[in-house]
Amino acid sequence: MDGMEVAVDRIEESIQRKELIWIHGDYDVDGTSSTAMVLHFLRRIGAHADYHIPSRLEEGFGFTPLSVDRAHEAGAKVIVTVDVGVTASRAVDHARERGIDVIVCDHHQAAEEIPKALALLDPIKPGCTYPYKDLAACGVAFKLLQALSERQGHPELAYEYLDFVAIASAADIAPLTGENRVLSYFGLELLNSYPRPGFKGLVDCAGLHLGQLTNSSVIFGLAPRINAAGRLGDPRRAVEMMIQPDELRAFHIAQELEHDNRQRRAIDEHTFEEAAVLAKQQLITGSGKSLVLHQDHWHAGVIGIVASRLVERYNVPSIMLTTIDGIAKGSARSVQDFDIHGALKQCEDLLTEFGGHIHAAGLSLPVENIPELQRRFDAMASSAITPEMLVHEIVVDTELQLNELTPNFVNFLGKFAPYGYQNHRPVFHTENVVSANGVKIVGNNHLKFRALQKNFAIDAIGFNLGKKITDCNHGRPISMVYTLEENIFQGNSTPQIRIKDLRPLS
Ligand SMILES: [Mn+2]
Repeated sequence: MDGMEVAVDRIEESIQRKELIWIHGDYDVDGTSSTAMVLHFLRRIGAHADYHIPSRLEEGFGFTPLSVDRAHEAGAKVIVTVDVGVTASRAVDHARERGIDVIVCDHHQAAEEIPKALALLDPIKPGCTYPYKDLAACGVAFKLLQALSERQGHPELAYEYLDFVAIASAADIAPLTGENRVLSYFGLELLNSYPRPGFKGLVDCAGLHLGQLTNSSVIFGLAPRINAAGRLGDPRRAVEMMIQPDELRAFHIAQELEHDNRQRRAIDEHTFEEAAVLAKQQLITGSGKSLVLHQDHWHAGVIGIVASRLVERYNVPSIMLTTIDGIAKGSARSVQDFDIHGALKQCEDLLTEFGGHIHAAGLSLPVENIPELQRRFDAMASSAITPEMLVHEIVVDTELQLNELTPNFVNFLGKFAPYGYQNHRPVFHTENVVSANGVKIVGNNHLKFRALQKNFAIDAIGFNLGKKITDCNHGRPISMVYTLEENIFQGNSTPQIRIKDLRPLS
């Protein structure tokens, strides 16, 4: 990875000189995990290291000249940024003027101007020949750990930190392909068998079970709780929890995050209800293919989540904005195939700041520019988004007969895990299935029945498919698309079908 030699040399030098290394992270899961991981590792190999995570509510996003001043006051000679930095030319220049060397570990797109950092580790920066381009920031930081441990003659030392990489990659929705899949596989294994106290506390609070944690338990169980730290309060609590060696103390922080997460959910729910009312109006007055919503009082900690929920509900690219210190700040979330970062780039003249990926971005702009942003964004969305893009699509991997679901097959299928973004669970399609002995509605509108085809029966569950009960009850033959999962009940694991959709055979 371009810049790695220089980065390792400089860190080794600062260990010898007993200089303070200052880690500057971001407040999301990728940012806090990277910070905790690098901090713990550097201290372990004898570095004098400290860190800062700017608070979402008070300091805002990114690596800024203010962040540099803070490090400078603490006496830092080297700053390592994680999950931020690749667009922070101003802050990097500011650090140079103060005699501080900056090592950037980032995975975001570089802006036009590449920061003149001492080392800039980012596999997607122009000119970096590192073959795998989809690492989370924690994956990039892990490469730095790997290089340092190799240099120190203990290459295996870095592997003890793969739990951080698995958690960050899951939470950041990094593709589970190539190198990420390997890192996540071993990271999840580590998390399941030797969890550090903070993660163990979090697993307990979330009601999850060690030994059964998957990529999706991280996304839906651990990540929201880690994120809650930064959404409602001081994000440094997440880092403190992750590096805390004492089990009881770690558990107390985990409980605090659990509490914040519950509060966050309530705010989230309320904000979504308000946003949905505005959304309905805007979808009628505009092209119906985009949303740009703004309210001064919305909580900055939840607008990203609400934007994602708007995308889920209305299936259009959505921007949610609030006002902080007189400036509109917000989050943009996209639908498949619509490049939201590219769209914002075309509105650059209206924006104060923006950054992100194809699917998700952050932005800020003067409040008076919002109507124009809404107009232009809607024009772009309405020309780029075709009716087909708005149809929810399920890609089927293969046709299957139910009697092909042998234990051997199920076992073999497990080897494709961990599943996640770009490595989804295989989706199967089977025709001519009937319900064996009645269809039940369980829990919150879920369908449950025993699926039968030619003497072979297996348990099936369809989440939120309650409305389709008349399509499949009374033994009506159906066609269904589904994935296969393990149902773990009282310690026993049995395969079960998870129906994604079904329809009656005509
Ligand atoms: Mn990230």
